[in-house]
Amino acid sequence: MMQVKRFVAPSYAEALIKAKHELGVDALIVESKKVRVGGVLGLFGKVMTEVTVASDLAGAPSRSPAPAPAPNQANLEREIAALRAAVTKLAEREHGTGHRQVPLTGYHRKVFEELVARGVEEAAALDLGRRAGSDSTDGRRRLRQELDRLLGPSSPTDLVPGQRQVLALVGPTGVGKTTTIAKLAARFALEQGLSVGLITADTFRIAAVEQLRTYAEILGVPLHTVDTPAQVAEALRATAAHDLVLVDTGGRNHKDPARMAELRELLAVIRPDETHLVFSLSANPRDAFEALDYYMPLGVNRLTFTKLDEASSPGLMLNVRMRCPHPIGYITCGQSVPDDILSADRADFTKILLGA
Ligand SMILES: Nc1nc2c(ncn2[C@@H]2O[C@H](COP(=O)(O)OP(=O)(O)OP(=O)(O)O)[C@@H](O)[C@H]2O)c(=O)[nH]1
Ligand SMILES: [Mg+2]
Repeated sequence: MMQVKRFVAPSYAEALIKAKHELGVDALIVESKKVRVGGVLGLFGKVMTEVTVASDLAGAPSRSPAPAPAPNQANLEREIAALRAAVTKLAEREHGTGHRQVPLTGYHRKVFEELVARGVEEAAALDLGRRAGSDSTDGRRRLRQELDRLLGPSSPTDLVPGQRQVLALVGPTGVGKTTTIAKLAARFALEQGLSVGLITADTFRIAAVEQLRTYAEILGVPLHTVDTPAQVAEALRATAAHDLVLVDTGGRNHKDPARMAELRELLAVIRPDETHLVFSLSANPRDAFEALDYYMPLGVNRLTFTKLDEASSPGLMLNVRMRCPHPIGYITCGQSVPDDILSADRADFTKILLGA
């Protein structure tokens, strides 16, 4: 299947690097043009390069799912558990005890079907449908309450000038961490007039540092790149007087123990007030659950969801939230910096999960 995607970056080279990084070296440039990217206060109203790239999904290397790991005890157990669940489900359907056999009527049925269509797991959709009831008159109100209860309480970053808060984003590659850091930096520095510092530990790829440096320069906020624990300590000293310090980390293959150990060490030195695990809502739900298992032990205490604009299954938000006790911090809904971000306490979860 062909996938066509647009990449916008300050330069042709950077856009190309982004495209090839995400879609693989064989991706074809279909078109390139200059575009003006608008934004708040005209600050981002600058000319950027947009490249449109086509790639064969079957052959896209860097973003295609990782090959199945060699079987080991844990994997086998997981596989067996999944098989057992599938067999039980089939048996339930056969004997009329499965969810699909429950006679659903009226609003209840509508809610169930719409939630499932948006990727909410069947059991949760059924429960929410039941709680909404069959009468649509106050069903939606009840549903709203339930969704707010399940997805909230959200937790906006509460900044007090002079009291530094450190916020780090971690998560799989390409989910939108750096873009979200740029949005948050712009929002807090420009809209709230707070003093913001940036630290990036993603120094492995030159393009990644340059991506953040570009935003830092535009915003006029300092960027510290850190490679070693000593540099981290130095960056923390240098940013002591800021109101907010945002820490970007490189996306990593969570199945690589060495890379995860590096991240654990980094977080142990930084000790962020908020550590957000970032999920893309356009990602495969199974990958998301796996990421949850690997990242949670690192001290994650917030969830952030990106790419709501591209999400075919925003229900992932609920499925993840139900497996994890931590509140949602932010939801992002587009590539535009700094506009396309929403503090979760402003989110209309009913609209997100049920549509209009
Ligand atoms: N549609 C959409 N695209 C987004 C959103 N947030 C980020 N992106 C895009 O996702 C791509 C990857 O974004 P990055 O911010 O570089 O992702 P990252 O997590 O820092 O990536 P790594 O550092 O490589 O792990 C870019 O093309 C972004 O423009 C969003 O909310 N919606
Ligand atoms: Mg990044």
